[in-house]
Amino acid sequence: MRGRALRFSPVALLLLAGCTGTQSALDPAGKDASVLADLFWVLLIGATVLWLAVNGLFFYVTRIEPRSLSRRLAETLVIGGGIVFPFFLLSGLLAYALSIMPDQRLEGTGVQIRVTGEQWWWRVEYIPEPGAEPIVAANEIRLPVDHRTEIKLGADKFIHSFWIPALAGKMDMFPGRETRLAVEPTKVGVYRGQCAEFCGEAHALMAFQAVVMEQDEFAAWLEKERQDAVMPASDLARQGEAIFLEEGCGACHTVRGTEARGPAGPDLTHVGSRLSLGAAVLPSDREAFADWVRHTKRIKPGVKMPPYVHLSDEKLSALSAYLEGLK
Ligand code: HEC
Ligand SMILES: [Cu+2]
Repeated sequence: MRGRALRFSPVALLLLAGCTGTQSALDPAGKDASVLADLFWVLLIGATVLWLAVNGLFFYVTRIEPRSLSRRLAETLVIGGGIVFPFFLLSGLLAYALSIMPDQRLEGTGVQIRVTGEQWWWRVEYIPEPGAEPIVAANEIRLPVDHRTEIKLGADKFIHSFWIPALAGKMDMFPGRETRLAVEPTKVGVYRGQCAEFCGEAHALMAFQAVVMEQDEFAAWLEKERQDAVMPASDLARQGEAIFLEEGCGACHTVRGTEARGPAGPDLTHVGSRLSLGAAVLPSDREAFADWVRHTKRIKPGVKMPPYVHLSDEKLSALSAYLEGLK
């Protein structure tokens, strides 16, 4: 028994490890996610009580008191245990679950965020106030803490699903139709979001970071995000900028303040300040930039950006210096 318990424990620990961390619905850091985590526990306890009652009875009549029952008792058991008890238990659970729904639908105020699911990355636009020019970013979402923010969701060609388990429930994203979700983070930190609807080859590699910031830091960050790209700071980065334009990267990518105005790929104006690359598949450092540009297809099968295998090491390092400097 002892031996078995010991053999079992590493597995149990591994399973429990899935319950915490930056992408866990059971380790909530947002108001909606906390309510959903409570719902999960209540339903789990409800299901456990029901399961124990049914199996306890089964055990009792087969092992402890195995005799035939009077017709009356049998009928009482069927009606009481099979209809009345589950009716009240399930109705109670249903009423509880319905009672939390209105709060999940509350709208957000302040800055709105529009997120579009692309193949296989996230187009992100911040709309400071209704009608204002959107501030375009990608593959990362920043949110103010203790504030309810409205997120409008859409998709380019395929259905995706937007899910930051630590902050809120998931919401599908459809081409040609807008869905909405509001999130209210309660803890500053970096959380992980993931596409939760199979959308093609690179579906599993379509993630992003959700960065929850203090409210004043968020306002300052947004103001910075609104600015055009900074000038390249070194000769190497200046060369990189020239290579960027020469190689036609600007046909798909926008770097505001330069000639690069392409709409098909992620906006790169401030790509150097993001925490990750390629929808959270690589870290954001100089090596990763080089790796990404040269080996897109290997890093992300199905990706809609060609691999630039022909670039020399020198050109690639200049290009990476430029991209990394786009803070
Ligand atoms: C045919 C269009 C196209 C061209 C040309 C192109 N890209 Fe891309 N690029 C994309 C797409 C689409 C993505 C998003 C891929 C994904 O994550 O699935 C991307 C992603 C990126 C990223 C990661 C952005 C992020 O938010 O993490 C970088 C950096 C990048 N490209 C740099 C370049 C550079 C440098 C060049 C030129 C050498 C280039 N791209 C040429 C379409 C293109
Ligand atoms: Cu997907």
